[in-house]
Amino acid sequence: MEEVELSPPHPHEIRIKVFSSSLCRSDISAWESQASSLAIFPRIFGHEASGIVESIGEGVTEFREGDHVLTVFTGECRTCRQCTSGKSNVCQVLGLERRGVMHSDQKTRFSIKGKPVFHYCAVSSFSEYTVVHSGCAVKVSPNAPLEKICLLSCGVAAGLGAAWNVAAVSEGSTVVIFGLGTVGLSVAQGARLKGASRIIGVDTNPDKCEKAKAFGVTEFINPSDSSEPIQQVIKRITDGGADYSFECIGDTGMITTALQSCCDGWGLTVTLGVPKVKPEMSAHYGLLLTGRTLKGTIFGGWKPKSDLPSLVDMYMNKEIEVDKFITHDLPFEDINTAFSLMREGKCLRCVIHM
Ligand code: COD
Ligand code: ZN
Repeated sequence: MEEVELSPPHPHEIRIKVFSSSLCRSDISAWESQASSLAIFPRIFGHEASGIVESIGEGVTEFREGDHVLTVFTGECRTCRQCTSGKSNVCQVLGLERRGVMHSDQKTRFSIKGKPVFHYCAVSSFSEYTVVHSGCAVKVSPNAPLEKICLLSCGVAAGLGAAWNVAAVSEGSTVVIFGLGTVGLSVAQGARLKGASRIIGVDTNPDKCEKAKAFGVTEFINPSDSSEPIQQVIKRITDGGADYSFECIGDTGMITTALQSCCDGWGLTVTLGVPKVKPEMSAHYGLLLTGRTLKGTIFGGWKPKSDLPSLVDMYMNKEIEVDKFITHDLPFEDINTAFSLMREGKCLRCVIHM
């Protein structure tokens, strides 16, 4: 825990009093990348968060002090080619920020004794206050519980969107999900709500078997329990492969396995994971030649400003599940417990209360 200084919001930025921030696997993946040349330290992690607007910068018209917001790690400017294409959620101006600085001036708003402290994904919510671009926050209903809906700012929304927007899972179909963390189980929830008849979950953690059923997983396979390659098992039990497969582990090697696990002709693999180690991927071209499709997605294809408020409404109307993903609630000073729980595979989401 460090005392940091945070500047007032610059033009088109807002300063937020963070209310809750859940720990997502990608916070850990980025933290563990310490050894690589991409290491950007010191930095403040956290990107799955809710909060209350404390002050607004010049030119901000969309927010007022006191507004309830969700932060988003991939923003929406609403004017660039991508935002206006009607085909994409990858904003050219406020898309995923990887260098630890603000989009507008490539500088940080945090510092310790004049030395910069870097941001993470332009959010940095493991802090009592943060400054974000006004395009990286979404106003939500003040009636929604901030300590729950923070999960919609990344993991739960990413999984639901992958099933609904990216794959458009159809009724009666067979789905295979690799990795049953919050992201993978949100894909399961999304597939179940679209009427998938078989949802096969694959995870090396045996504890996930029971947990997964609550989110719609109908069959659980632990690859460590079988001597047969997992793609072969799936092909065998699905008469030639699933209709859809999802990579939610963050391992590029699993993309090939996911492709091999879906069927010839129309099999579709969606990859959501942010790789922990090797970013390159390879697969035999024959997998595509026989009609499979591989699709990548960030944030499940949702345009945060346009789409997140309606996901919050769906939660409020009890149409989607969020609370069940919260396995732990922790005060800010116990944040390291959240990191340990996730690294040991003992949690889905730990919500950290500021
Ligand atoms: N085989 C099977 N299961 C495995 C294996 C393996 N070889 N290795 C790990 N697993 C399981 C773990 O036991 C765990 O249950 C699951 O995979 C991963 O779950 P979590 O809880 O660690 O992680 P999530 O669900 O929070 O996130 C995982 C992603 C890999 C999808 C992660 O990259 C992510 O959060 N992506 C979010 C999407 C996004 O766009 N992010 C950008 C910024 S966040
Ligand atoms: Zn995330």
